[in-house]
Amino acid sequence: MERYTAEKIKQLLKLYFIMGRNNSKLSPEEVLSEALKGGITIFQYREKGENALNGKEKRELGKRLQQLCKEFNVPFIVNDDIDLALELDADGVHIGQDDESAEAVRAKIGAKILGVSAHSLEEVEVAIRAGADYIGIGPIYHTDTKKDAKEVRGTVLISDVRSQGNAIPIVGIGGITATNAAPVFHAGGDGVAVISEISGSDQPFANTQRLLDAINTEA
Ligand code: 3NM
Repeated sequence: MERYTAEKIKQLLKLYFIMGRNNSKLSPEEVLSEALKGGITIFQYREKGENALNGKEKRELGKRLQQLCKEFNVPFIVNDDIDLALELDADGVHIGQDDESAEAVRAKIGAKILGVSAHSLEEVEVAIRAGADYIGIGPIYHTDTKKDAKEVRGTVLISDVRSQGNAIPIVGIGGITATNAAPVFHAGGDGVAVISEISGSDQPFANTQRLLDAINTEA
């Protein structure tokens, strides 16, 4: 297997849905099915925070969600847990700045997709040198979903990366909805990542389609 091209990664980032069990109002399987039908382009399994699953339960839910993604040919990414990603043969992993170094993770996962969260130009550059396929930048807007989120920065860092002539695939995250997604694309982002806009809704299908409509107007 070869590394995905940057062009392919940019397409996949368009509507990036992230969820763990504690994010969803309905069952996670139901929410993900609706989101897949609605047109998400990539999915990240993120078990974090209060009542997050561990061990066997985490693995079993991960397997079920991965199976759903396979049915729609949508890549399945695991947040932080490299061992789980390898065990499930996930399509990739996403890591933050506090996790294992991006070089070490790249060495373990081979050609799988590697996403890294970054909050400064320096972190972006280090992540790219370490072999990141894409960068997650946030929080764009206020979010209640990630308790230890950094200060809201809007789209400044995305614009800064692009003004340097850097074409790395970028996804914006944090408080994104169908009505405020556009500035991420205007700044040069390739996609938006959402948790609550889809998972916290009792209409995940309709919300996914609304997001996709807003994105397609921009992208
Ligand atoms: N990372 P919602 S913000 C997982 O800033 C995550 O890096 C962020 O959830 C960052 O779409 C965030 O519900 C939470 O705001 C995104």
